[in-house]
Amino acid sequence: MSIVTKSIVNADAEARYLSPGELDRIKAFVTSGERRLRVAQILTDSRERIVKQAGDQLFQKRPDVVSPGGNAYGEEMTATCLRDLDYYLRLVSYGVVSGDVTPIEEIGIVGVAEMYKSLGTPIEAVAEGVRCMKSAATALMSPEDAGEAAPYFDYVIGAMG
Ligand SMILES: CCC1=C(C)/C(=C/C2=NC(=C\c3[nH]c(/C=C4\NC(=O)[C@H](C)[C@H]4CC)c(C)c3CCC(=O)O)/C(CCC(=O)O)=C2C)NC1=O
Repeated sequence: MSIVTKSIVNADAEARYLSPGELDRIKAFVTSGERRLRVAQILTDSRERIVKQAGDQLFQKRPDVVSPGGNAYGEEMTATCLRDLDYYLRLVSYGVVSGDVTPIEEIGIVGVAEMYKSLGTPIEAVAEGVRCMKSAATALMSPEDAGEAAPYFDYVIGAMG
């Protein structure tokens, strides 16, 4: 839910007008709109490059995951691992656009620890992959844009930690 929808739901539940605080938060959301859309565009346009770079970096840091016995060993499993990174990059782009981590949480975080446990996937290595995507992605942005994107990557990393 965006901050606009959320504020309206809360205000209407009390049959009141939006409060000055709510209007301020909505103003900040609207004012940052252009920047958030620009960041989402960069993530979308550069997704292949970001995922590829992050994958290369991850497998250098964690060669065990792509070695025999590793969860991402073999062409098919490595591709599935990179697909998961792409999923999280896509979810980060949703967060950036909505200015809210809720879509990331609902689609990719609720139940994630249990899921990766049952798959035998080391979740801390997934978090490391997301950290590598953050570096690759923010390197393509102005410091201001990078500051807008970073909290959404950090949310995913923190939620997996
Ligand atoms: C958009 C929300 C969403 C997420 C997040 C998602 C994740 C997801 N990752 C999966 C598998 C997997 N995920 C990985 C990922 C990795 N293994 C490693 O060692 C690395 C650390 C890591 C890559 C960074 C691998 C290798 C598999 C296949 C495991 C297997 O089949 O044994 C599976 C099992 C089914 C499948 O293979 O597709 C799911 C559901 N699916 C979704 O719909």
